[in-house]
Amino acid sequence: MERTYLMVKPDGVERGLIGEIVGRFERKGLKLIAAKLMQVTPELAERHYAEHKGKVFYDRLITFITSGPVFAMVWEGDEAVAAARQLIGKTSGIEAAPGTIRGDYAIHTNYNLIHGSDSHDNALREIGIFFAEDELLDYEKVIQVWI
Ligand code: RTP
Ligand code: MG
Repeated sequence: MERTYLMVKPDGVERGLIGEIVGRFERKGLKLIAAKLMQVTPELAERHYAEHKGKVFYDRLITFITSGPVFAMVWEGDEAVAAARQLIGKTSGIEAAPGTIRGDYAIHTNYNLIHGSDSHDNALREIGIFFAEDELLDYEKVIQVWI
């Protein structure tokens, strides 16, 4: 069992796509164990995107992710990191396959609706940035036996 950090970015919140996006992970069979609408501060944004510091798009990225509320989530399931990245699609909305979230709803690389952790270690790191341990819920889902 693995956890991943997913975050509907400010464009997704503003476009009213939280429900559409959350539904896709629910239907896939992942289990939601934490979620909150929140404002990302510059300090949180810099910790989250530390690996991109120095890149040409870094400043734009920090400005965008702090520009409005995000919907932060933690999902759990077998290979949750890879499963979520499959549903999200490639970084560029043009290259992302139809059927993926970005493929269906995004065009611009800078406004690509959702973040998903890219590795197990980064998932643990990112969950620790956005959630306290007592915000992660431990509960059983009977249906989980099928997935
Ligand atoms: P994310 O971290 O948001 O889930 O996206 P990702 O893994 O698909 O892409 P990543 O390489 O981690 O980049 C983080 C975000 O930075 C913006 N970006 N812009 N060449 C560019 O202009 C460029 N490359 C990346 C995107 O918004 C990307 O989601
Ligand atoms: Mg990334």
